[in-house]
Amino acid sequence: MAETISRREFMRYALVGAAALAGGVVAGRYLPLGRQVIYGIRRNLAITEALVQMVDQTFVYHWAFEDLSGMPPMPSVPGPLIQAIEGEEVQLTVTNTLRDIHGFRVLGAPGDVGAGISILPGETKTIEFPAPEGGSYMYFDHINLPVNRVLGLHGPMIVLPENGNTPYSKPTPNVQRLFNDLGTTGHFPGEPWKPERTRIWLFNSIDPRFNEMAENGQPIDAARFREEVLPRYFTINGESGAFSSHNHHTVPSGRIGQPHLIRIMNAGMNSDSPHIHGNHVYLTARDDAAGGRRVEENVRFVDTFTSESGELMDWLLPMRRPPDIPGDERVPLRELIPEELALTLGGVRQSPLKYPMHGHNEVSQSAAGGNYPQGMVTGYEITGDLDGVDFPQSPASEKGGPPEAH
Ligand SMILES: [Cu+2]
Repeated sequence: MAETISRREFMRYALVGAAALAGGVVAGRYLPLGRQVIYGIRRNLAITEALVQMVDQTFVYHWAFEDLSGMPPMPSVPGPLIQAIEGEEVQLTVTNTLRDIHGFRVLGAPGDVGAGISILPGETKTIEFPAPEGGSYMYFDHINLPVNRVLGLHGPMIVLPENGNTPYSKPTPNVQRLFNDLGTTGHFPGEPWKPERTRIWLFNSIDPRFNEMAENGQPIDAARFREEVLPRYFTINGESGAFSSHNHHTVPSGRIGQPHLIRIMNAGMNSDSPHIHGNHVYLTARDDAAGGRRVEENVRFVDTFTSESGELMDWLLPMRRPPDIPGDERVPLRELIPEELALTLGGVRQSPLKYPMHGHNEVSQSAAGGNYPQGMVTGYEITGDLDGVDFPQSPASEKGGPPEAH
């Protein structure tokens, strides 16, 4: 026996161990779900491997970025959020711990980083670049595109502009006008947008047959992958269904008049048309899969918009009072519909008000043969009125009990 156990052997051990333990102590490199933490501009990353639990409790092999400066260091899918201010020197040290060549590219960033770099097995490369103009970015392994990206090597990057009240360094006149109007006009009573009112919805699609090939060290032909990929799982920030619908890192939450920016990034293979209820959104920026980026000239007001594989788009969710709630708009909802807000239906509290976002590409709403509850679905919640008072919380139902019979 060799005196060291290879990373792969170690991981296999963990897989067997977990199956045998069935709910006991889980050793090894399993990923917690929905981990998304704000990270700074100097990070040590590794390209590694991990077993990621799906919504049906199956563990699926992934390639993953690992934040070596994390506490504790742990791989994550998506990779850690890199957040910077325009012009700041971003410094990323990336070590490839796998046995094949991997890469690193920031979609939309200029220069070498935009073109991507290759990292040999065991090699460490340092990438330094000034944070590009304010906007949403995705970093990923661009080798054997789109295979390595879809198999887990992707993550979000947010760059905030140095100045201004928008997420962009160069807002178009109409986007500037939209952000100027938030909280200052009769149409948008409430507050301006604040950078902390931001959510990332990073989509991915997973066909475990190909993940298994990667686990077994079989080469994956990109053309064959494009043709034969048949995703079984659809995720937002690594989660599906009930998990993505209840994770506060994913779900925008605020009172009426507290607009949120949603940065949508599609790392997966399928195009999708995320559709949101209760509010329409403003499409403020779009980036194509080739890295061409633009802040929108004409700000569309939509309840759904198509996100293609590898593309990014920003939505401004105004958090207006949902126009489908009838009644005098001057009366706060807590006074207008107090009985409704106090209801608990089927064990679900009706306050705060929750509205779904689901994909209009029907396949994305299934996962592992399920329907809506397991697919690429999330939502947002409205917690209170425009005057800054939260809705009363409806009483909790019997803990975890079945819904009342009607
Ligand atoms: Cu709908």
